[in-house]
Amino acid sequence: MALCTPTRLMAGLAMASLSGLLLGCGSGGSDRSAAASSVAVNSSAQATTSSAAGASAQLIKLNQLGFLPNSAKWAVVPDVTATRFILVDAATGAEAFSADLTVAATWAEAGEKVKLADFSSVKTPGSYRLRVAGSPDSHAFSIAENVYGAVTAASIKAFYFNRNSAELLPEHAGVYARPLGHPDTEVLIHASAATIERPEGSVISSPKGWYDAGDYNKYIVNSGISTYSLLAAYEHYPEFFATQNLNIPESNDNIPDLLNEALWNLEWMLTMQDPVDGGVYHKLTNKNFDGTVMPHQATTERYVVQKSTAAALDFAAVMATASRVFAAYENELPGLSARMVAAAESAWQWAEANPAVIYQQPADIKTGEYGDRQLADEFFWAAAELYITTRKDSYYQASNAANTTATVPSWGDVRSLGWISLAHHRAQLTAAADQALITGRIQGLANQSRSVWAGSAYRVTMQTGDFIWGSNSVALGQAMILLQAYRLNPSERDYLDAAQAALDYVLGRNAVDTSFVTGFGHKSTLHPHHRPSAADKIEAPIPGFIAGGPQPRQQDKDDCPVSYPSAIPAKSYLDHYCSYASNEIAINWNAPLVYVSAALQVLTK
Ligand code: G3I
Ligand code: 9MR
Repeated sequence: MALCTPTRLMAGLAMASLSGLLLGCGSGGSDRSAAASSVAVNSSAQATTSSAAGASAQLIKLNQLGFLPNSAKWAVVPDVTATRFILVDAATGAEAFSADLTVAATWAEAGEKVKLADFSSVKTPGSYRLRVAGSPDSHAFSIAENVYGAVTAASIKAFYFNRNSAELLPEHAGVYARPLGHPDTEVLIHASAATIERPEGSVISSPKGWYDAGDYNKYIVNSGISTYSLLAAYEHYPEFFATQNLNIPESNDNIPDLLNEALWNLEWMLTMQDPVDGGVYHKLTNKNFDGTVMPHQATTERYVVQKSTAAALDFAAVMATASRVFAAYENELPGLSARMVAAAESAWQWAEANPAVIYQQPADIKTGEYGDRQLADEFFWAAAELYITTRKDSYYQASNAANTTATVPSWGDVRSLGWISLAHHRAQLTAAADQALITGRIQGLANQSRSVWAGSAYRVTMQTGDFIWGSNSVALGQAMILLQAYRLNPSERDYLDAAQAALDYVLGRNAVDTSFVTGFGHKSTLHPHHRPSAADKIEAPIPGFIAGGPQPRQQDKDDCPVSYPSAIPAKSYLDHYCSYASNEIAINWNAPLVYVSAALQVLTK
């Protein structure tokens, strides 16, 4: 409950977002049975009780924040004998709606037989609970306009909280204020990156950027998809972000805060390009992961390591995208847009001349790899963005579009980011582009997720193979594709409803009855693998970060003092700091949360 106390919220967040964050805290808490209370997370011991997996199966599970008036609204109900459900007013207990539950079906991913409650037709704003005989009432949830506004804002502000080279001041960061960490103005060239002009041990300046995740390193490949997803959110829904005030240091300038935040990382990315040849270093890193310390306490030497083709292409794609977006801010940022597209083209040329430089982790470097041996998707994405920005047909031809399929986006498979951009800009493309191919690729992939959703006993898009490291970003990536299909075909409402289901999934309609976004929901992630959240001596984690989510491989189990509660794919989640394989946070998982939560706000009518 600590997370939902007003003092905690007021201390931790800007007043601007306080009222919205309170929306994220269910007002319930005393109405659940013994089954519910046994799920309680022990906040001091940092361990989820081992009975949690069994107990959550007995609960009604739904999006803990609630729904927009016109959202599809579904809840998962245990396999009780009752055949009806009731929606009650949370304050008065008065019945607001009732309907039949679906016939029970098994969600193999969780090993659970469940029924579903569909109350999509209830559109009256209010605070409600779901009641089914034989199960504890659900926590209170809202039906409200702007119900996701606060989580969108916090999920962007999380990037600010993960800023490298920044002192976080109390007026912006509240109790999470901290000294500057990692100036990165004196970074060493690692042997793997040495050139004549920049020999091993020479020094470059490469400040700013975001920490990748729970660690303090910066990786170009993962920065690529993350920064792109934020820029795409802005390109697709500029009005939504135009006036949003995140209370970050740049909030009073003339640039939307989402773009101010993206710029913090873009400025770093620009420093990662070798000005001599256009190649891009794969990462800026320590030799080893830091201990659990605050950023300013992590002072080991930092290196830029090996150029790679993947880094050059992801950099090219993002800079081409950013060049389009920042073209509108020539007065505020003179020359930036032109500099970005030039940087993109020179990285592309390096990649064409060096098409298969795979990142090989040097023996003395132990941090994240983001290694990728399949580069066709990076070539496609970079070519697509360069084509859209420059309108040069040669880039479209280089993209090899006809032979490029669509897949759910991830850091290692970025092809669909190109399809997303091509679809968004389809009216402005030259005759070289194959319009039918573009819409067909998006629809084909969206149709797969839509049919999984339609047939799912949990009414979600996730299936067994999706429970990999960062599984929550798989759900959100599926939602991003569904949202593109909906934008192409607004008469096909199922695309929007299936995307809503993915947001519902990460905010609580999942097999561990957890909102995976810190600070949001009555039972949310409390102990993410995030060094500042663990080292800051503040009980509540920094808000707005989404945890990686369940996945059964449990690569961290030897580093954990407690066991996972379950090995079943959808239940293999451990809310403990030790669990970097299920409970880390990462920029590439937060970025699609920003996109999806904002898009649903804009598109749900
Ligand atoms: O590609 C295979 C897939 O074919 C197979 O079905 C699946 C089964 O689990 O495994 C897939 O590979 C996994 C891959 O993630 C999926 O994206 C690997 O086993 C798994 O080890 C790999 O994990 C990556 C992890 O680093 C370890 O390298 C995550 O994707 C990646 O997000 C994570 O990134 C780390 C950085 O290295 C360091 N910073 C924190 C960040 C987040 O944890
Ligand atoms: O903290 C690291 C996290 O950011 C990475 O995603 C993860 C996998 O590469 O590794 C974490 O570091 C762990 C290391 O791999 C093994 N020893 C324990 C470290 C966590 O404290």
